[in-house]
Amino acid sequence: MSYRIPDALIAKENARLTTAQDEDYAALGRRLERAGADIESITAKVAAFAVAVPTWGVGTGGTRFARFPGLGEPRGIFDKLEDCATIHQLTRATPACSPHFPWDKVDDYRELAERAAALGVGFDAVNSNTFQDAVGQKLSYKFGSLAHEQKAVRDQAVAHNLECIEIGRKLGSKALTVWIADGSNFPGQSNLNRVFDLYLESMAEIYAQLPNDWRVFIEHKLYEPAFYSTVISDWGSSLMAAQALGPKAHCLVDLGHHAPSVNVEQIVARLIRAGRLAGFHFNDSKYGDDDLDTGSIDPFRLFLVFNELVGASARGAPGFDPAYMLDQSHNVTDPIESLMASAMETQRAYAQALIVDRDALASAQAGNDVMLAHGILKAGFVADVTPILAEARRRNGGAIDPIAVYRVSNYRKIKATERPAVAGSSSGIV
Ligand code: RM4
Ligand code: MN
Ligand code: MN
Repeated sequence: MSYRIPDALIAKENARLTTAQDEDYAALGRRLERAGADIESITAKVAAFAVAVPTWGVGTGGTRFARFPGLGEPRGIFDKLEDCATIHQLTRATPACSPHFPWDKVDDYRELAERAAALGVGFDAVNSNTFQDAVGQKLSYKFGSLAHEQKAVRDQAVAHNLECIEIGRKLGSKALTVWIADGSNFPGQSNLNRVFDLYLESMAEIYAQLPNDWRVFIEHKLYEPAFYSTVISDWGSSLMAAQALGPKAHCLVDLGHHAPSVNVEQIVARLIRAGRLAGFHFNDSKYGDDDLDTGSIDPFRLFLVFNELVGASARGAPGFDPAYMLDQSHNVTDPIESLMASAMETQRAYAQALIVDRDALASAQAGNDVMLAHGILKAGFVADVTPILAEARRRNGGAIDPIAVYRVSNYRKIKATERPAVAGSSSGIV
């Protein structure tokens, strides 16, 4: 039996922090009460919040230059599930993982589903991969996949996506996320509109096979690996595609997939208005698709995104049902610590957005009182909601301080002996 952190260790560590947590939570409760907010309702919402962990995120990532793997890395999907389960055990915020194929391919999906259930982990959206050539694959994706000039390549990419749906059905997933790298590196290399039409044609074939209770998430990205044009480069192309395909197609926002300084929260607002917001791949960035830890660079932007989400939920925006996922590459940290911290950062932004007095904000906006409106919004962001997050975890059976418990447990060291390195492991993104 492989090592799992004993619940008794969580209880022991929690006991050490109980007095401080009680004091901090009570003090914050009084502070919020004076401002007209009820801490209990915020804590209940945070406790019910869930964000999925990407299976590819629990391995150490890398750059174009190098990957520096750590000890005890997952060697395959079964190890990855264990790490995902550990993240959830301590944070109680990540009940599902989002698998990627063919990276997570196995022979027996019933066995995989059973193992996940035994570990208390579910499956969120399945991700297809036509941005790499898989071992033994017949035709190459070097010049594209769903939007490739040659029909045989497009057919192969469509077939792969259909296979992902089939696997997802066996795992209890309800969505397929499609991100393609198709694009061009040189002006003139491809016809900008023709490739979009080819993409739509291929996606229509996938869409036609989508089970009734499934959705397809279209993920846009400005650039990389294509450096001149990308077929689904922005939310406009994504929305055009979703609207052409039908009501089960939605637009997924990966926070790192935009030009620097783009107003991402406004994109989120527009997609909500169109009833087409699929959800998120959370991460953070300074320059491009940096895949840094959520909330580590620009927590204000994350808060502003959650402000749109909380506003949409409060007014009952039609079709509003976003899926929350992390999508990061951990190059210099222990991926489990990063993913725990990132899940907690999404909860932090959510709790801060819940503090915003929406009625007061609306009347300040109506009265053109700029400073008041900005101050009301900012009041949410500057609030230290850490005691709310800890309380939500504690009530759900998690750790008051997940990273501290993880460190005392020696989980990684133990895994290093349980998981002798294997050649060609599928951990992380390089
Ligand atoms: C892409 C994109 C996709 C992810 C791959 C690994 O940049 O974010 O969501 O599946 O990276
Ligand atoms: Mn992504
Ligand atoms: Mn990305």
